[in-house]
Amino acid sequence: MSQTKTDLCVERPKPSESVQTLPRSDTHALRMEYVETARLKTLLTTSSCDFLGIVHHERSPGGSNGLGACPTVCLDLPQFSGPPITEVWTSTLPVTYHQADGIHCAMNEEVLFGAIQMEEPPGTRLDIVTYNAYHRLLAQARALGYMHLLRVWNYFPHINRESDGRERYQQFCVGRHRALAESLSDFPRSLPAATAVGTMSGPLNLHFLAAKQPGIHIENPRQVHAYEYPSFYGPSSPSFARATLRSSSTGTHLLISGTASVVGHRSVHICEPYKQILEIIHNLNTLIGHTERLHRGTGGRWSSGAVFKIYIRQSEHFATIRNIFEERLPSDAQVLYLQGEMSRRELLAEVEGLLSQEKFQDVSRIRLPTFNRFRKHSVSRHAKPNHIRIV
Ligand code: 3EB
Repeated sequence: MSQTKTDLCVERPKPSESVQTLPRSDTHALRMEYVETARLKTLLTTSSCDFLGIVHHERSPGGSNGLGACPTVCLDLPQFSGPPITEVWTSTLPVTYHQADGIHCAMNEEVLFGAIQMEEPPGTRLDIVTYNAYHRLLAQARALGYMHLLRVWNYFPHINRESDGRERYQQFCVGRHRALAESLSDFPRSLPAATAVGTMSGPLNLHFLAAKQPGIHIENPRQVHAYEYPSFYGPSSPSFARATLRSSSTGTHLLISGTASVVGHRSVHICEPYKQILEIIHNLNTLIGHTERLHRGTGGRWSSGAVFKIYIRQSEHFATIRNIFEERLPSDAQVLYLQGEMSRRELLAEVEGLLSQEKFQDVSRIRLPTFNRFRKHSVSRHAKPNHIRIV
């Protein structure tokens, strides 16, 4: 990475501040933040933003936390620590809502946020259910004028369980591959960024972002393209890009896929959570650096509001993984730790992220997002603003 001679301002917000950043007044077509679930109701009724989508990380949101027609996703992915957090997608551009064919959509003049849940009927294989879900969501997004799929989050229970002689993740990959190969023009180069994580319970639960303008498909030079994994991993390769870069008149986003301890196509550091999270950070830094080199306009100008989500397979690994990750976080990042299962049994953690550059941001907030791989000492959550030289 080229940032090793750069001052990195490591200003860590207190936990309570990190979830009270909404609303800000600047124009944006798309923003995601974590808010305390207890504050959600107030936020929904008082915010000057419109809402594109809401993601709860608990089995049931308890009824009152949705916003009428706004797509609301409930995932059974237990949160590891802190007050319950809800993920909120907002826009200052006017948002309209649409519901058809089981797909809930919210859209503004640039992007569409959609959600679909599909129960698995007994006797119907997951590849069939997945194919149908993708077929419907692609048809719906296109019918509404959002031709380009940017990012998909895929959740379903028992991801590593064998069923009908095949692991359920592999079945899922078969259905997704068939639907996307059939209907994306320029497949696989137009594949979206993605996450595929096993929940504790629930239906097949997909939510996604689509746009009127295409995003840029980004790959990771340390990793084999997922859509070119050898057939050893399953009959159909996983259909996703490592990230999608999207720019519009209101800003630029780097939507980073679930990133695991995978180098080339192999899982590395089996049974070693400490080394897996370090490898993930290496993968993230490489991906961000690669994006900045390819698209020079993005170099080092991400705003401070990076948002990460970490899925951890086993609760006993949480403390280790959190300690390492928090030591190396970019400044002002928000992070949410959830329990979920990865696509391969040996993977113990996965990290996804969203980096943003908003056109009208306050320049004093601009920081480099790069993870600090070299820092030796952790900065506590309550530390005063602190400048650290990385050498
Ligand atoms: C990997 O690199 C790890 O199937 O949509 C990460 C992100 C992974 C997305 C998916 C799978 C998916 O292969 C697993």
